[in-house]
This record gives sequence, structure tokens and C-alpha cells, in this order.
Amino acid sequence: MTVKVGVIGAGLMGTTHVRTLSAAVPAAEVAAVSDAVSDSAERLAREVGVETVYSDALELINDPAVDAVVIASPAGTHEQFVLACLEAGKPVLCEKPLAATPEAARHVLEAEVALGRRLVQVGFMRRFDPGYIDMKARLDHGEIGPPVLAYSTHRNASVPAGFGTEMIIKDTVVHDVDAVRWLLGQELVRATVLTPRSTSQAAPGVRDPQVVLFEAEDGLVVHVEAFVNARYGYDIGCEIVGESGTLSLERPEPVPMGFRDRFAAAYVYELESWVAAIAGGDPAGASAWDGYAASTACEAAWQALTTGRATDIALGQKPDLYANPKPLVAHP
Ligand code: ISE
Repeated sequence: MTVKVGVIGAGLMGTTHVRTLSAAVPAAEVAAVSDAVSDSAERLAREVGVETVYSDALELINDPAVDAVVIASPAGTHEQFVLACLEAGKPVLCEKPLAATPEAARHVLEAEVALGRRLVQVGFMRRFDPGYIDMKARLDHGEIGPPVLAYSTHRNASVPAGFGTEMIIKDTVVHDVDAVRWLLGQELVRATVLTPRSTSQAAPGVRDPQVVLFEAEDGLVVHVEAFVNARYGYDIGCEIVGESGTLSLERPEPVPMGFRDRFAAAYVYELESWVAAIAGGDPAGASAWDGYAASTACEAAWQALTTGRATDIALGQKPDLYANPKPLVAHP
């Protein structure tokens, strides 16, 4: 069966997903594209030979010819569109963040729990990167013993104008949060933020770089460096220090300049895995719970930055629906 996918959003990520689905995921077919700016949707649809174009995303979601939906529109639209997918009973891959606020992410979570089956996957693509998958397998295998420290480095060569201090936490650090929660299999419970002197490359008033310290459930400490004007490249690092060794993420050489190059393989595997799960079974990527937990941790970090105080991350009880996440296996 070919899964007919509707893609909402014809910007950078929507375009990446449409091209990847069309060129590299034979089990899927792009059936429709939508964007509030009709010209963008039409241009993208034409590029890959898709005939159905909407300017209203809700029409795309409710189109009977669409089996499943990718959401790559601005964060402020995610809650409404994911809820509409749940109402229509359609699997949905929603770009990060799951929703603009932890409260909105909780609405999505509650709607999925009420439905009683997992239809939501959040686009945390690092979980599908071969290097991260290898680290996770070795950690779970006990290769370095119980972890005590984690270091996650997230450097962008540059960011678009308007990318401010808050976005460095909510758009950038959110990836590190998901990656370490997944690698460690633990929730983060407290956040503290340090703001070194800003680089002269940062826009006026923007705090860049930032160091976010998270404490995890069993007392281990996670150090996240976000530096979005690092100029030399898009450089992602991760090291987990355990009681009997250490594991580091492979860093490609030369350093790529952008996230779409660095995570090209991850984007393909993310879509392949998501499409394969539609035929039966839960999606293996980040769940609505993971999206909610990441947004809540980032909101706490933002509060920590603005108040200068350590801030607790209060998630509440994890619903049973998310108790046994499907393990992710290495790309065949
Ligand atoms: C961007 O918003 C993303 O989502 C990318 O995946 C991330 O690596 C980048 O640093 C963010 O700015």
C-alpha cells in the first residue's frame, strides 16, 4: 500500500519533507500540499508533480485522499492542526515544537490519550541519525556503565534575522533536550541558564552563546551549549560520561554548514520509519509526551534565564499510553 501524505507548509522544512518523500520514500506519495501563501504551495506542488493544492490546511487534513499528514507550518499553528488530525483519525508527523507552549502541547497529549491510540510523532530527527542510534544502542548495552554527565553542543553557523534569545532555547536547545532525554531514558527535572558574554556576531541584545544546565531524575547533570552564531559551521556534539567510560557522537569532517546537510540521512529515515509504522503499530519516533516534555523543559529554561534562578520542570504523571515506547532500530 502506498501511503498518501499531505504536507502542510511550503517553507524550508515543508520543502525538505516534500522532496524527501518524493525522491527517497517509495512507500509514500505526496498527495497534497498546503500553505497559507498559495503561491508557495503551488510552486512546491508543481516541482514534484502534485496536483492538489490548498491554502487552508484544515481542508488538506480532511481530504479523503490524504491518509497521513506532515505539519511543517509555523509553531503557532501546530496545536490546531494536530488536533484536527487526531479528530480525523490520521497519523501526523509534526515538526518541532509539538506546540507553541507547554499548555498547548498538553492539549494535544490529552486529546491523543482520550483517543486511546498513538497517532502523533514529533519531528525530532536526531533520533534517526545513525550516530545517535549507535550511541543509544551502546549506552543501553551498558558499555560505559550508568551515566553521570552529558554534554550536548549545538552550534549553528548563523541564524536568520529575528532569531532571538528565547528562540535559542525554544528552537535550538529543544533538540538537545529531546536527544538527551531519549539517550538517557530519563526526564529532566530542573534547569539553570548561564549567559557568557555575547559574541560580537550576535544581533544587538541577543544572548548568544548560552549554557543550559539540566538536572535529570537520578541526579545526573546535562550541560547544553547553544551557540547560534558560531560562523565556522553547523557543529553538533554529544558526549555521555558513564561510571566506566565515555561515548561520543561522531562529528563529520569537514563540518557541514547547515542542519539539512548534517541530518540528511536522519530526515530520510525519519520519514521511512513513520510511513512504515502507518501500516500498523505505533510510530517509533518522539511521541506527543516527548514533545510536551521537551516544551516544558524549554519553558523552564526560559524562566531560569529571565529570573536568574534554577527552575523546576513539572511534567505531572506520564499517561499509560506512552509507557512502552517502541524501540528504534538502526536503519536496515
Ligand atoms: C532549527 O530551528 C532546527 O530545527 C534545526 O533542526 C536545528 O538544528 C537548528 O539549530 C534550529 O535553529
